Amino acid sequence: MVTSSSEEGKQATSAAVRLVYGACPHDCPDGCALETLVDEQGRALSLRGRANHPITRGWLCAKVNRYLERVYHPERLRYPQRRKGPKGSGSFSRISWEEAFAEISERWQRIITEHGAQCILPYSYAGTLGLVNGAVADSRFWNRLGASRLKRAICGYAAEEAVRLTLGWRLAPSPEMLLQSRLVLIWGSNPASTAPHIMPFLRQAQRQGTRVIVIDPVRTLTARSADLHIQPYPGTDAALALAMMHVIVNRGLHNQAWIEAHTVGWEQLRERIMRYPPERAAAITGLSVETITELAVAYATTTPAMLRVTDGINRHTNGGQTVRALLCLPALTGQYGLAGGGVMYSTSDWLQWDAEAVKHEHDPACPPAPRVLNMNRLGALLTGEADPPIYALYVYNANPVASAPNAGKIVEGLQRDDLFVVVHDLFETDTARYADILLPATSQLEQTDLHKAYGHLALQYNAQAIAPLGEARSNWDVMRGLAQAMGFTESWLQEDAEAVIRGVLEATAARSPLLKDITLERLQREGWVALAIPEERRIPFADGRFGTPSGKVEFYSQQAADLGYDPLPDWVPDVESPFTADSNGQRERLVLVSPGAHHFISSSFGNVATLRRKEGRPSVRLHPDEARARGIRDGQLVRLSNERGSCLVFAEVSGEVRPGVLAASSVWWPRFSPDGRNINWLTSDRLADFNGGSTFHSTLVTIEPVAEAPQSFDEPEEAVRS
Ligand SMILES: Nc1nc2c(c(=O)[nH]1)N[C@H]1C(S)=C(S)[C@@H](COP(=O)(O)OP(=O)(O)OC[C@H]3O[C@@H](n4cnc5c(=O)[nH]c(N)nc54)[C@H](O)[C@@H]3O)O[C@H]1N2
Ligand SMILES: Nc1nc2c(c(=O)[nH]1)N[C@H]1C(S)=C(S)[C@@H](COP(=O)(O)OP(=O)(O)OC[C@H]3O[C@@H](n4cnc5c(=O)[nH]c(N)nc54)[C@H](O)[C@@H]3O)O[C@H]1N2
Ligand code: SF4
Ligand SMILES: [Mo]
Repeated sequence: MVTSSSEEGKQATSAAVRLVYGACPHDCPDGCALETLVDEQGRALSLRGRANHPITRGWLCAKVNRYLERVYHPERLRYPQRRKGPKGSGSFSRISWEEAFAEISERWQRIITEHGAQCILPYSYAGTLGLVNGAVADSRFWNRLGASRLKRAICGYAAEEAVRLTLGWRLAPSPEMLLQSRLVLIWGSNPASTAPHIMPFLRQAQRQGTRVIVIDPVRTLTARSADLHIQPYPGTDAALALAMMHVIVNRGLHNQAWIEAHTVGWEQLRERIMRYPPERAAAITGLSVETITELAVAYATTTPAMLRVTDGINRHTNGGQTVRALLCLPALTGQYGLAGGGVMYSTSDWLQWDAEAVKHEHDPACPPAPRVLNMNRLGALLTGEADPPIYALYVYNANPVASAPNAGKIVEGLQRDDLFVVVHDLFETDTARYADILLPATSQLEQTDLHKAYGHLALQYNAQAIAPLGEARSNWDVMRGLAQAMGFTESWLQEDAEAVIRGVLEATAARSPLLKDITLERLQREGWVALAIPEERRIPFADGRFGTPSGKVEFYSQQAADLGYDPLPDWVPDVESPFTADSNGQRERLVLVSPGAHHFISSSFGNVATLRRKEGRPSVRLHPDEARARGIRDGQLVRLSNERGSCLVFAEVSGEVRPGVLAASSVWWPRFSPDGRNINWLTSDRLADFNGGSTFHSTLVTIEPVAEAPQSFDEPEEAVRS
């Protein structure tokens, strides 16, 4: 017997095979709705995408199709453990949860007494995007503790700031809207890998005659199926966008009436634009004047035109201004507010959870907010930048040794004898190896949560489908235990997941009509529920209102000026680029971009052997001209190095990247890499121009063949056990 829905499932006899509704927890805009078949022994038999979900439409990506291999992976952590060997040795012995809580709270109490709670730093990102095990776990307990706040800037902070300054709100349309676009300009975004569920809409649009143009230095999976692929030099897109505007204005293709009605600072922007004739942009971007001109004319003369921008392009030292420049284009041509036109960045601001219900930040029990530390500086913070120092680090939902920039410095910091490290994860990641206390986390099938996607307009409820493996606990359940161990008595630190969800839904519904008729019970019954947005309101900015102080698109941003930024978008060279003096005084070095791998999500799934095999080997692609100049053969082991560190990867000589650029898929687990280090030993931990954003792609490296190299990379036996 198969029963539908989690609620009915719960009521079914124990002999029944149950179908449980869920939500993909991973950091991906698609926010898929799942259904898991669970047998009478409580074991998950299969997992698939919900057929009736408007975006999931019955299928899952290459990664989450393998989710059960992750859930039942033989190396899942099952018990709390305490370190017994030297830090980093990965040698642990089993302890009980009681012992773990007692030891953590005792160490923290001592640190608080001697140095203050701000010497404790929680470090997390988006291992799960759930309301309970993400947003609530990221705030409530830490606010009560008075720990240092974490600036979660590793991903899209510069771009988010650019959107806030220029448009005010992140209001992308749902992907179905692409069917109404006649041109889709995909700029520094690779949805075929990173948001695969928009691809069927893109394909269908193409069949209807929509033109798809991709702008990316790398011939990505998305670029391969585009009608046109343009490959600028990385970090030069602002110059390209400004030159497009130059062409548009010079030819009178801009929409003067729309600009007058809906924008601020047109005269100033126009002056800025005039500094970017296509000839200048050609020299900067490495594109021809013809390409730039054709692109500009195509964009300005096809309506509606959708610009897809995601976070890949913002990971540069000029990432914020780059995104600001891009966001001006649809305003220049009057595309905002059209069905199928405008910008598709993120849907996050359609509905914002009630912040106080989530965080309890202003509860009288919470000490005053202490300092805020930027996660992009973790290595530096652990090795001297933080004052007072960090004496305790608590890592969950994140794997910084694999995924954060300048990882060599992080490893150096994690070896400090006076640093107490707790890691909570499903696996013994490269970060977990440095833990003093290692805690086992539940997978999404073992926990309850609610998910709000950042790429569409529905909510997904995740009902617990199976019992936790071993003694694994969810993030929030661990924090409830820690709260007790610390002697905190507030009831909002003890609510279970359902109570948390109910409370946040009710508080948010009190001020947002988008939650009309959406209750916990309905979510449990139906699994996913569309936000209550009337059809005519589903086009972002259709009412001509923007969330900026002026209510218009702000070409000129006084808010930016007040923050010390250039109030107008501009191109400035990446700090590490051939345009700026190379610290070696050479032009030998190449720019390394390291976007997300097709078969991993950041570091997640990097330990699933089938997916690792599909992804190939840790490698870097380079143009045949660059390979020839350095005597590098295809398939050969090469050393990448710069002032931050080095790592060994395999060379893939390929016309798919433009000269001057190296492209690596990120991120491979260091332990599955030839010399135990990955690409992040090289990446920049500088902060972007806006909002402390990351600058992974503003990285110059030297590449050289390794003479005595093994010609094939055989993973250690241990690595393929799964
Ligand atoms: N399969 C898979 N899916 C993922 C992820 C993953 O790792 N793997 N990660 C998830 C996460 S955390 C995020 S934030 C999103 C990110 O989703 P995307 O924004 O699509 O991210 P990336 O693939 O990192 O970068 C997109 C493209 O930007 C290009 N790029 C880099 N620098 C420049 C530049 O200066 N100019 C131009 N024009 N292009 C540039 C890269 O070559 C890359 O192809 O994806 C999510 N989905
Ligand atoms: N070189 C390079 N590096 C990059 C990027 C790049 O473009 N280039 N992209 C960056 C970006 S955009 C991002 S977002 C970061 C993210 O990088 P990561 O921190 O690697 O993020 P994830 O892979 O999402 O998840 C991190 C960890 O959370 C764990 N986890 C999952 N669910 C749970 C849970 O419920 N509880 C607990 N306690 N743990 C859980 C996973 O097992 C995993 O080990 O990577 C960045 N790293
Ligand atoms: S990772 Fe993205 S595409 Fe894959 S199942 Fe999750 S939400 Fe869907
Ligand atoms: Mo990200």
